Amino acid sequence: MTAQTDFVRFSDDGTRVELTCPIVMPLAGTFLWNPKMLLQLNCRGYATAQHLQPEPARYSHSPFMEQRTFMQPEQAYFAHHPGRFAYVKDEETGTLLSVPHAPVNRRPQRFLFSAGTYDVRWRVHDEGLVMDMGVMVPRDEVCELWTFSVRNDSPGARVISLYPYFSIGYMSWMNQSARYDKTLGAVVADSITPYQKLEDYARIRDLKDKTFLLHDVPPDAFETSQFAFEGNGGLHAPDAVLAQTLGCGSAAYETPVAVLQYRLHLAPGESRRFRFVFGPASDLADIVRLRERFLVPRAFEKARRGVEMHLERNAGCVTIATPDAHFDAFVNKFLGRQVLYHGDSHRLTTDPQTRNFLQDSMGMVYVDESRARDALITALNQQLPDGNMPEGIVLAAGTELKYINQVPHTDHCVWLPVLLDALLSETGNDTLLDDIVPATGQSVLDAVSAGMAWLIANRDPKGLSLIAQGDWCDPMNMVGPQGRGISGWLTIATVHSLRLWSDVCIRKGRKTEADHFLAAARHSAAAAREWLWGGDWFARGITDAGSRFGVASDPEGAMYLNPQSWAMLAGIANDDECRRIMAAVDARLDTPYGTVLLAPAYTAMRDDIGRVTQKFPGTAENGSVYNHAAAFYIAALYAIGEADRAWTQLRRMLPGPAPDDYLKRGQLPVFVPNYYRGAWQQFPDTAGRSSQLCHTGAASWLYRLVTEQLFGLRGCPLGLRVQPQLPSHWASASARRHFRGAVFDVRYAIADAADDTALRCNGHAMPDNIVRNIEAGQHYRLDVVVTRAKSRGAGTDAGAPAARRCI
Ligand code: CEZ
Repeated sequence: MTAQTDFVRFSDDGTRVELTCPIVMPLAGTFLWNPKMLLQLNCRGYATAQHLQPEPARYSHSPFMEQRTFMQPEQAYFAHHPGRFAYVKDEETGTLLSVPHAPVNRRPQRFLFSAGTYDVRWRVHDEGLVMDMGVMVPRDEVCELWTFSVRNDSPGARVISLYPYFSIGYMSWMNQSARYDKTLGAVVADSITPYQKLEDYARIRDLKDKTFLLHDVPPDAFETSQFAFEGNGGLHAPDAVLAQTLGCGSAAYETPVAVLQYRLHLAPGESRRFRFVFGPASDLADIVRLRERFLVPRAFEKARRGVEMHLERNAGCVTIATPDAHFDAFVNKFLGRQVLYHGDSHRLTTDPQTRNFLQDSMGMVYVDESRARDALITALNQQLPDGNMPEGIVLAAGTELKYINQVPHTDHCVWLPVLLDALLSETGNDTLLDDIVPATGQSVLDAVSAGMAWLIANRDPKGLSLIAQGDWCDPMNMVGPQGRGISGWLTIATVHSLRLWSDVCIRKGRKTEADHFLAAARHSAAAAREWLWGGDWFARGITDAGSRFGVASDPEGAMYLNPQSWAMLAGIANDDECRRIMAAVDARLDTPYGTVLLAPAYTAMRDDIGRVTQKFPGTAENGSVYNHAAAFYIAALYAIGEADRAWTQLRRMLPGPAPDDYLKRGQLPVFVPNYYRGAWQQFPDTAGRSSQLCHTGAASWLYRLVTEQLFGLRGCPLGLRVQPQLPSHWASASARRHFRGAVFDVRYAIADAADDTALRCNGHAMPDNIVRNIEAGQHYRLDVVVTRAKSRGAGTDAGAPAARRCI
């Protein structure tokens, strides 16, 4: 079944999301990647490409000197934003348009932006022509493989010029130029990465400082100088395009561009196709090599197959069919892909923040558990002698820690048991705990226990956790620089982490350690209740000067979401407190686009809290619907058996299917964005707007929650535990789960009065809802009758699932 709305739709096989208008959601986009690069593409043809060498670098720039930073949300697009376009000029009438939309920005007769799993395509019908553009990124090379084609759809013959345009932009203040190289069949732009220190020469010497555009069909003319190309007309009506032929100029210390001209005589129905390879290179031999590899017959098809195979092999462990076709299409084809992107590229950084690295690896548990395991060892290999984890995990030799990783945050150890909980329940193989961490010679078990000991030591005498200059919220930098400030969230998260770890220690026969960790967890839990509970929710922390914040008397930032979610997860909040918390979340943090991270958003600096209060109200950590945190809340709701509430919040993470919702968010359902704008009361006009940033811990958490909670297909030491929490308005659903080498086809029926979840495996009743003795290679058929979820609501009194243990 295809889910349709006016202008956004999934393709029939669910592998593409299509947008049929370039105007209504101008910022909507998608991304392609391989382990060395990321290409973000917007529906109008704007592009942001980055590659690792090993630090992130660009080969297609704006026409001015750019500031280098980590990837930012809500990037603005502007006429000269780097892009991949084609101008099309009718040589008889002079009519000028551009595809896919920018820079001419004419409203076309028909428009299609099609964001696929392995490629991106556009099709534009205008002026009796049909123009297609498509791009892929191969698995193992830093380059873009482009196809442009044009077909004459009009009754008569046409003479047109097609001008593929690839931004190169301002490359370097030291040295930049460009020329057309006929022998290579390419535009080649040269530059030298700017540097000043003698010792940096060795570092920049071998960088890929060239940008090239290779073609398969020699053009009739070309231009490589941005200035000569635009002249007085600017990008909307470049002088060079208005002239009969491009000037065939070079760029000598001028901003380069790569534009080609093809003069085409097209009979009715006739079409022409052109292929291009665009990217960075270190020398001409590199460019020759790429021509020989990609501009030969069937090379693009081969590259496409490579990407498809990578996606197929890493398709994730679950596919679902529910009454919500959009949700299915997103989960089945795009959510696992986003998890894989994080796992493949580590957010395109050489020193991912440790918490990101560990949580992104948690997602990989469900895609390729061996890579999650390797990541765990990589991280533990860098553990500090005192048991703490470093700020960032260094992935490439010689990496300098980035700015954020020079700031002390105290939460990194918390994520070790969170990752291991996922990994051990998926594999059922505790021997991983005996693996040796090469750098220290310790077992994984001992290494993580050392991390737990660090968390225990990082508390004040009351049992509250110190924050230093940040925790999960990395811009919360002024709560504890003097060494006294408390993170309420970390205190609570420490309880969760210690509880998870004490369970593992018990399984491994380490009773003394288990008791020790549990006792410490109880101490922190009691401290949280005594010092942070305010009657309806937990405070976010206590500043160096001793003021509690995130409390009802605060005019701004009165309530934060994370301490509440984790108190529910950690079993610190009892049933009555859970009800109070949910009522407060409903009243203060809920919006149609999800649950905000805090409210009211700060409008002025609080210099005892920090940089988070300086962010624009409703963006990022200052009160947006920060999807990573929203996912924690969903996890908490599932932990206490609030299936319907959890579903409502989970569904809100995705845009659509209502057209108004798409318009408000501006986001296509191809990835979960880092945030949607919050500050719903303060700034209703912008509330809901997507950050368009595909980097987020939400992807991993969501994948896990859909698999283990919503569909209830979670591993345990004995086998597969089936404990779904489907929303009560569904009548049925089904899922296919790959688990420990076997395949499970699961059918869910929802009934009003089943005593408990009733499970049959291949027709046999499984009284405790666990499928045991799973054999790899086998196919199992599960039938599950689910009791319709009873929502506890903020004031009612339904029971939490049996598994919940309060501390
Ligand atoms: O980065 C993320 C971090 O990568 O913010 C999260 C944190 O848990 C992640 O580890 C919440 O703070 O101001 C800043 O420095 C921001 O905090 C950004 O670095 C933030 C952005 O969302 C970028 O992804």
